[in-house]
Formats: sequence, C-alpha cells, structure tokens
Amino acid sequence: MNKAQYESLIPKPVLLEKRGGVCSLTPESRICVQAGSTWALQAAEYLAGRLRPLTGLPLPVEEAAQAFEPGCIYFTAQGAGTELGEEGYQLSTEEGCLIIRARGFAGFFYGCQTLRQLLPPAEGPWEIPGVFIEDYPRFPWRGSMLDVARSFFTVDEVKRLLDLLAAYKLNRLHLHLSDDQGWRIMIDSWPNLALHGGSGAVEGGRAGFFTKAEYQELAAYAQSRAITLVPEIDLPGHTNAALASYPELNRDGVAPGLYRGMKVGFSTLAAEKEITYKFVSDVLGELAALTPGPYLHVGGDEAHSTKDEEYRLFMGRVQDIVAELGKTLVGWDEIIQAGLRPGDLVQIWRKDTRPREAVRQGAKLIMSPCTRVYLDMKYGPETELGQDWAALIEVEDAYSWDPVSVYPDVGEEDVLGVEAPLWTETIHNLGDMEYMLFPRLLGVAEIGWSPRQGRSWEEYRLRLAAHGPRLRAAGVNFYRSGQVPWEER
Ligand code: IFG
Repeated sequence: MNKAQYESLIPKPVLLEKRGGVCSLTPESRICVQAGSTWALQAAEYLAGRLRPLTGLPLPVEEAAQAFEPGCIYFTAQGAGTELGEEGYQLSTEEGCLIIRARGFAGFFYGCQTLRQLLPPAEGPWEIPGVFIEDYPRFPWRGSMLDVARSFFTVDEVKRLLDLLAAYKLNRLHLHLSDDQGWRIMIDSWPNLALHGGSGAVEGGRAGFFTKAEYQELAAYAQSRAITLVPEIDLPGHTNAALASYPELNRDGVAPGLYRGMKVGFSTLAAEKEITYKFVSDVLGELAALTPGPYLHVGGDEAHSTKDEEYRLFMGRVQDIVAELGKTLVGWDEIIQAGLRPGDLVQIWRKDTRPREAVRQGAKLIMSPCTRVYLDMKYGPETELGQDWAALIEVEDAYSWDPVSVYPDVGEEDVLGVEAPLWTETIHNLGDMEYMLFPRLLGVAEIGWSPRQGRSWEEYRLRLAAHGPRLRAAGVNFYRSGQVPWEER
C-alpha cells in the first residue's frame, strides 16, 4: 500500500485513522445501497460510473444486502451522526468491505470523492487501505468563478471544470455571464444581448453564448455533482455588450460598438432611465427562472462611470427586483456603499474594502482576496498567461492565508466561505484555464473545507507533491511549481 493513498488526500479530512487490512475490489464486488435512500442511490450510480471504466470491474449497484460482505462498498444513512451535517460523511473499512455513511446527497457524494483518492490514480490493484475517516466542511461556500464574458467557454469545457471542482469538494461555480466584451446567455425578451452582444470577445478571445437549454444543462450537471451554479449579470458597470446591443439603453440613444480591449470602468447603464429597470427586471427574471440555485449575482464592481447617488438608487431597485424573485443577492464588495439588506452576500475582492460595514448591515462574506485567489494572476514573472496588477500568486501564496484573518474585525461566523475567480482577458482555452487554476485551486479547496488548526504549507506541499500523479492521470494541464517536490511517478 503506497503511503500516497493515505497522505495525498486533498482536501485534508477532519479525522483520519489508519487501520489494518484492505478492501479489495474484485469482479465479485458490488455497490450496495440502503433501501429507500434516493441520495445514496444517486451517489452510488455516480461512483459506479466513475469506477467501472477505471477498474474494468462490473461493480453492479444493488439494494443493500443484510450482512456486509468483503470487497463490497455500502452506502447507508444508519449511524450517520448529526455532526456530519448535509455535506459530511464517514468512510470506514470494516471486515474487508467499505462503508460510506452520510445524511444527504452531498455527504455521500463527497465520500465518493475521498474513496476515489484512496484508490490508486490509474492502475490496480484496486485496494482501499484500512481507514476510518470522519469528515465535514468548515465553510458552506467553497467555489470558483469562470469569466465566460471576456472569452467564451463551451458547455463541455464548463462540464470539465465542474468535474474537477467536484473532485475537490468545491460546491459553487459562479459564472460571470456578462461584461463589456460579451453577453453569454440568451434572454428571450432581449434577444440581441446574446445575438449581438455575444458575437464579440476580448482580443484573441472566443465569441458565443449559452442557449437557455445549454444553461439548464449546466445547472443540472452541476447539481448532480453537488455544485450550485451562481449566475452573474454585472451591473451597472461592465455593461458595454448590453449597451452595444440596444441603443435605447444608452443615455444618448446611441449604441457604442462592441469592445475588444481590456479596460474596465468606462461603461454604465443609465440609472435615470425607466427602461433600464425593465431591462434589469426582464433579464434577472428570465435568469432566475432558469437557475435552480437560490443565488443571483448582480456584480456592482468598478462602476467608475456611475455617479455615487445614481449607483445607490440603481442598486436599491436591483435589490427590490432580486427580492421579488425570491433569490439571494450576491455582489462584489462595492455594493457595501449602496446599503445592504440582511441576508445579502458580499464578495470581498479589493484590498481596501470595509467588510465590517457589510457584516454590520447583516450581510455574510465570500472571501476572494485579489492578492490570494485571483487565479488570472501570474504565478511568477515568467508566467506568460495572466495579469499581475494585484500580485504574483505562487502556489504557496494561494494556500498560506485564512479567510477569517484577512481583516482584523471579521469573525468565523461572518464568513460564508471562499471563492477563487478566473478572469479570462488572457485565458482563452481549456488548457490555459487548467494551467492557471491547477494546482492553486486545490489549496483553495482545502482552505474552504479543512479545519484551520493544523493547516500548514510545509505539510500541504508534500501532500500536493504526492497528489501530482493523480492530476496527471486526470489529464489536468497543471503548473509544475518549483515550490512543490512533485512525485513524477
Ligand atoms: N477586476 C475586475 C474584473 C477583471 C479583473 C481582472 C473584479 C470584481 C479585474 N472586477 O475583479 O472584471 O477585469 O483581474
């Protein structure tokens, strides 16, 4: 049993006790599900779908047998304590079989992700080392953001990202669907947004847009991997693609051309025009109807061309619209100045923002500090891709920080979690996306999931090194940082 399978688990479990023996998967092995548990059955089917092609074993999924049989995998809710919550699980080898105990789909699903990492990355023997694991997340919001507006990414590419997020127990994918350079979702009542606004991109980027069916396909795919899609329509700034699509949205009634540059802050909706609020209401209404998750992200960032008073007026009406849709509002930290409502979520990204003010108004924080988790930032000066305006972010920089210690006056209960954005002004294809996200995103996943105490770069870097063969087996185009002694097995 190579140690890697114990010591390359990412994110690190809350509790792991090594035990003797193994659970060996053989042609006789079955995946058994407690009768009546639809969540367990869904997770078991997912696991079978992943292990059959990997191992070549039949691994039939059946209703749970009474007695536990060696070489079998069991899913059951019995014995799953309340401390596990919705996303926690217990995974243990007992009498040569493997048992996953959980209370909800996410728990069973995350037990499968850990089980996958306890099996070898690519070759047999398919043995799970004797182990007892009890595990559950520190934060409920653990995510990444893909900017499909500067440069578009296809349904299959987003599905690939969702698979990789799920492997590390990340449970939010924020899709930045609109910006100056592109509009990426069809809105039936304003079709030109996608038809015209989706026909451009940043220089060197890709044009395109999701049809409603494609967006719903992504939302369903995410849900089947315990991931909630968080759609963003950036308002009132970052709106050149919308303004270019409808002259009547513009203050002077003249539509600007499509924009292919990299500047920010030059565009704004006209807060004094009533049509602006019909536009916002129609767009968010159609998007809300498409989105199974509870969140609508309304952007709010870098509205440098919107007067402060106009911004406050505009954001107040947007909050009314989101509330009427029964959704939870998310916004970049500039929305703090517009006045928040209890339950709003504020995504902290800037160095000089005031999170205490947001918390005082009843908001919760999603931590995305640009100097730590803006993964469009270069690793180092030699990185060709990406930008460097916030910081150079090597693998250690993205790992060695804590969401609760970024600001002195923010406590554990104020922070909902962590999210690593990937802006795509310079990232135009899947390979480049993977290169910038991996391996830094694994560290973010650990920050979001694992206990704060005991976490250290010195220990993590060795675990990440041992995890390298797993990234390679998954075909991930990851950056071989010189900070990590990669095991090139
Ligand atoms: N800031 C802008 C993004 C993107 C980014 C690139 C936010 C909230 C710089 N706004 O980050 O649109 O241009 O690193």
